[in-house]
Formats: sequence, structure tokens, C-alpha cells
Amino acid sequence: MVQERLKYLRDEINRANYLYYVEDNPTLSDFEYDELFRELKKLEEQYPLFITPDSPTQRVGSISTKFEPHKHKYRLYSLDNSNNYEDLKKWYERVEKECGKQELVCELKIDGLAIALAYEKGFFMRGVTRGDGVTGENITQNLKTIKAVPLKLFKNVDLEVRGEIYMPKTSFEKLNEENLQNGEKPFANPRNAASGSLRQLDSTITAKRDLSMFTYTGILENVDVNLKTHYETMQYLKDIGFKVNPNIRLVKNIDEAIEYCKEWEFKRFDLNYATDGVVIKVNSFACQNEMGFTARAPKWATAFKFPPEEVNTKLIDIETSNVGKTGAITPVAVLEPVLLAGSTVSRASLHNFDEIKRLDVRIGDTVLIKKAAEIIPKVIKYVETPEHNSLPVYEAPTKCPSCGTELIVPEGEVNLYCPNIYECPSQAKSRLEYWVSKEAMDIDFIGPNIISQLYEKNMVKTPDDFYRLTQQDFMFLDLVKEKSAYNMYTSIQNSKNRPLKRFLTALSIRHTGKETADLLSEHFGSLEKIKNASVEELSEIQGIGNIVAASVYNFFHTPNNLKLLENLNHLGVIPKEGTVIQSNVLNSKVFVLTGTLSTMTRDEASEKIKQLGGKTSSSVSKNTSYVVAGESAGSKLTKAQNLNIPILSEGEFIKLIEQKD
Ligand code: 3BD
Repeated sequence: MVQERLKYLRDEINRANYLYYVEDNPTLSDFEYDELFRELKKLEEQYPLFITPDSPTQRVGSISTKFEPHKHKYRLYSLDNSNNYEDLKKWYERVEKECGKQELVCELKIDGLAIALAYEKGFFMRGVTRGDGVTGENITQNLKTIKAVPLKLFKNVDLEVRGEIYMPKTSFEKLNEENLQNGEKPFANPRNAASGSLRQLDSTITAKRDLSMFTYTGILENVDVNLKTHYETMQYLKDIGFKVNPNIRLVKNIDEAIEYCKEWEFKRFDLNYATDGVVIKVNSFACQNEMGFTARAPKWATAFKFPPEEVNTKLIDIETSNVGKTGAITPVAVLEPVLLAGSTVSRASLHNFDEIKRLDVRIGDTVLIKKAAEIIPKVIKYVETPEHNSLPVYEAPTKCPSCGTELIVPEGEVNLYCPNIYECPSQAKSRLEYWVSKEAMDIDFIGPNIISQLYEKNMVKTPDDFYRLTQQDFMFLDLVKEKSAYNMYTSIQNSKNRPLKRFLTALSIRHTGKETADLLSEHFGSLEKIKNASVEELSEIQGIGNIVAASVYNFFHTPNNLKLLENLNHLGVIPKEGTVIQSNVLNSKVFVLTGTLSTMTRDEASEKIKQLGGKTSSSVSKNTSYVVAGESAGSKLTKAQNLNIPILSEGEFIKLIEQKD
């Protein structure tokens, strides 16, 4: 029977895949494998009606036009994390308090992309990205190309598993070499490479990338076994076809878990996949059920983050060419490229010239650089070498690298400033770049390169000039065609009536960022009133001190600035008036928002808080009334816990803001 032969071939190839990709213990030779595959393909061509979705020939590709959103049947929770062993012990104390002594499972935390796979009667039905944990995107076609994703399990069960998709380090390096040769941009790290490969609408591209998956949890809906622990479940998942990380370990208590963390802190560099920590889970399902979840994460699991990495490299130069929007010159370390925490680093922060003096780092030094998660790497110190003493001590520039003006250090500051506010080209360009940025006027399609050209061609010197440009004007710029000229022109025009706080932010008033702009907009409501405010009136606002008040006052009493405001006004750039406070339900309560919310943006949440008479702040202190913890909340959450500040989940927060006064 043809159908029987087809089933035999599919199952044989799927089993060979399992032994090769999951067990790492191939049984068939390449030749034998290819023979089976060829026979299957030929038979399927003759009998296309008998092709089944679990056939290994169905792994390669199709092209979609977009990824469909998919609401997860079971929510994907986050993980609480810590970076010290004390916190791990505290976490275990809570476990012990709830359930007594408990065995724990330690797993390496794979630095990849979280996904969920659904199986029905053993067949792979659907694969979805994590998204915000509630809704993800259906990427089934792309996941099918990954050999570690079984198309058919060895048992006909209904279940959902979660796992992490990753690209092996060696495959990442190979892919980047190819990208470079083809003149394409290399990926910063294996995680981005995996993400970029998985987000291809053309799954034949995904199929060409070497991706794999480790499964880390399963929700068993309809299985033939009664599993009572996480460890057993992982064993079961492996037996029915999933790839489970072999370094999983069952331990007796938290001390042994800490041992595991210490052991892997350095051993992880020998692995061919990136890890960023250890996940520790209570083994017993009974205790897991006892402990339950917070709004965002299970209480029965925690993640330990490996300490930030540090590496040595050579300091090639200290770049001072960037003059900021307020004239500040920030030195940037130019480094010999090195791999640090998974990405290649060639620049690092040196903060200011005082810091360089304090550290006594010199050009040519070997320096130690460090990176904490997602933060720009910074130079920590120079490494003692015989050369250090023979290198000249670094001298900060005395003249502006852009306009040559003598630099100044304003009283009480550590930064060097170029005082040539209106004429310094680099400063003016920085202000124009800031004007179009997301937090200011949010003008799309116009980046540093376009601004530089507009400035050099004398087409835009100050922000009002943006609004004088016609669509044709953009065609004078290099590489700008009709379509992008239209886009640039339109996005400038569309920015004319941004909210007052954004307009104020965009003005680049010294000491006045997003938050001060917000306070001003909320207090005065209109530009006219702010313009006419005295220093006293300004400094009466809670959160605005004397220095800020003086700076705002000065700005609005400088002829150049008044001219700019007048011009903008004539060109129709008229900000929407500030938030009017609608009620006093939140009665001056101070909120700190951290992490990502799933139902609104952070700005929307802040706006709502203000309308109800509350305030927001960016940092947690004893004056904070509530911390609202969204997805992946980090250190602010820990700080709030330490200060005993009430923490609201997104749901609790929404309830609070929906109450009527
Ligand atoms: C891993 C949650 C629980 C089932 C919730 C305990 C947060 C990414 O190797 N276990 C692992 C790994 C991740 C996990 C759980 N076990 N959750 C786990 C995990 N061995 N990486 N994660 N995730 C997965 C996440 N991802 C993106 C954005 C926010 N959170």
C-alpha cells in the first residue's frame, strides 16, 4: 500500500531527525537518510493527495504577506529575576514558608526567543511568538523549518510546550561573515540573528538559517501519564520528541542551586549557544499550585542573571566631535572592537572630561570595559601596563571641535560646553535632530543624514525652517526620490500641532527635558502663559527648582528664541494645549511606571494619571505612592520592594484609573 509506505518513510525520517537533532546521536548515514527522503518526495509527487502536514518534505517553505496575531490559549508569564545570591535565598525562604523544604530544578536560561508550540493528537498545529504574553504572532510556517521542532510526536497527545529558539554561536558567526561579504549589515548578537531569521515572511529564508530550540515547559492537556514534577515532565517531553537542554539539574535546596549558578557563570562560555542566567523552579507541581502567580510571574520560579561581563581592549581614541543640543561635549571612547556580552563593541561611554581625569585613562591604554544588560558599555579603568606611564596624559580640548569657540565649564558643572549656541554647526544640528526625535516632535523619515544635508545646503538652520520646506526642496538632497520627499514633507506638516509638552521638550531648553516640559504644560496649560511667567512663578511649581526656573525664564527672554517662537507660530506650528486635570481621584499620588504595559503605552498611562490629578516620576523613592509593574519590570521593582512601596499589576492599575470620582 502506498499510504503505508508513505507513513513508514515519514516516521523513519522523523525518527532520524530526532536522533540527530535532539539526541545528538545519529543512526542513519547521510546517504541512507537522503535515500529515504528522495523516495518519500518521489512518492508524494505521484500521490499528492497523500501528503500530510507532518511530512518532513513540508518543512520548507511558503511566503506569507503578514504574521497573523494569535491570542495564546494559556498566558505566557514572565520571570522575576535577581542578580545576587541573597535574593535567591529570600525567594527560597518564601518557598519554604509556603510548602516546606522543596527540591528545585536548575536550568540554563537560554538567550533566545520565547515561543509556544501547540500539538493535537501528536501533530504540530501551530507555533506562536510570545508577544506580550497574551497575544503573539503566528509563525507556524517558519517554525516548521526548524528541525528541533518535531512535526509529529512519538505519542498522540494534546499539549502545548514553550521553548526558546536560538542560533548556535558558530552559525551566527558564519552568517555574519556571509552578510559582510554580501555587503549586508551583520547582526549584533546570536539573539538578534535568531529573531531576524524567524521574522522572515519568506520561510525559505528561515529554512536556510541554522536555528534550534530548547523546550523548557509543557502544558499537558491530554496525556497518558500522571506527572507530578517539573523534572519528570522535562524527561517526558524529551521522550516524546522535544529537545530539552541536557544541563538541567535536580537539586535538594537553594545552596545547591547557587552552586549550579556559580558553576555555570564561566562554563557557559564553552557552550555553543548564548545563555544569560539560570532559571530555578520548584520541582513539585503540588507546591507550584500552592504558590501560584503574581500578576506577571510565577512565585515558584525565579531567574538568576549572570553578572555583567567585562573585557579588556585598546582605547584607540577619545572622540569629542559630538556637540550636544545644549552645547555639552561628551567624550566617547573609540575602542578596538571586542565581543562583550554577546555583541561587538567598538565605542563606549566616558561620561565627561572630569571622569577621564579621575580615571587617568590615556589614548593607547588597555582599558577594562563593562556592560550591564541593554546599557551602553562604559570604560571602568585602565589596565596597569608598562606603556601606561609613557603615554601622554589626556588633555581635554579647549576649543569647540565644530566651531572653534573657546569652551567653558559652567559653574557647578563637570561638562565642557560650547557657548556659541546659535552659530555652532554641530550644536545646531544636534538641536534639529532632537526636534524631529520621538520624544519631541516625532517627525518620521528625517534622520541625522538628511538634517546634515539640509544644514550644509543652508536649507534648515533652525527648526522653523523645516516648516518652510516644500516637497520639491527635498529633491535637492542626495538619494532622495519623489516618494521619500513626499514622506518627509508630510511628516513635517503633520507635526504642527503636537501637544504642548512635546513642543516644549523639542525647544532644547537647558535643564528642561521631558519631565520638566510636562510639569510646565500641566501647570500653565498654554505657551503664552509659560512665556509670561516670572522666575518666582516658575519655581513655585513642585519639581521645578531655581536653576530650572531661571533657565526657562532666560530661554523665553532671549530675542533669538522669541523670534523662533514667533516664526513657528506664523508657520502654523501651534502646540495643542496641556492636559487639563479632570478630577482629583488620584490626589497628587506619585506613580512610577516600569516595564511594558500590554493595553496602553507608558505615555498613555502617564497622561491618564495626570488627568486624574496624579503625578508620574521616573525613579522610585520614598515619595513614590505606587509602582505599576508591567512586563519585564527590572530594578525599579526591586527598589520598590525594598522600600515597601505598593506594587500594582497592570490589571490593578486599570481598576484604579477606571474608578469614578
Ligand atoms: C529560558 C519567561 C516559566 C515557565 C514562566 C517559569 C519570560 C522568556 O531558558 N520558564 C527557561 C527559560 C525561560 C523558563 C519560565 N525557563 N519562563 C523561561 C521563561 N529555561 N530562557 N520565560 N520570558 C521565557 C520572556 N521573554 C520575552 C519577554 C519577557 N519574558
